[in-house]
Amino acid sequence: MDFSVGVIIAMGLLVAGVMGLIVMDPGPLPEPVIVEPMEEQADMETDVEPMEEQADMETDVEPMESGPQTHTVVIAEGSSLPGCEETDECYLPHTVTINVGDTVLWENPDPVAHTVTSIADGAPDGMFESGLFLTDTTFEVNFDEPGTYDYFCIVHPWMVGAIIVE
Ligand SMILES: [Cu+2]
Repeated sequence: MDFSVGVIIAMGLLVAGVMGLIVMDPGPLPEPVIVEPMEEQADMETDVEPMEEQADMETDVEPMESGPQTHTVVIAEGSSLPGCEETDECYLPHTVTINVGDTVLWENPDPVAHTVTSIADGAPDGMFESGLFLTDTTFEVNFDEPGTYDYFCIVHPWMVGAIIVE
């Protein structure tokens, strides 16, 4: 008889406990928790992208730190006739900015011979002078002093260009 009384008491406690849980747990509270992980994912995505851009920028910078360079200027085909000067496109590019110690190489793919003749106030100043150089030949000058060097073609004086040495 004692045993069954104990069982009844135990079951009564169980029922009371379960009912107590149900009464004390009326909760519509857990719902907002679902939203937060989605915001964290958005943060993780924005964290990743800038790191990839920084990596690209570093690889872009490296070639600029190398030693003396050669810069190519191409004489425009057809520049033996006036017109290219209207858009500064007789020597391509018209102006080249380089560092001290760099070299400029002129190429002449035009069927006409041209010159690269340094000028000051519109007249040859003797800093550099290619003489006539023919189709598919080149001329180069190494620049050791900072400054702005204007030049033209002595045969076609509307052809002008400039080298800026920094
Ligand atoms: Cu010329």
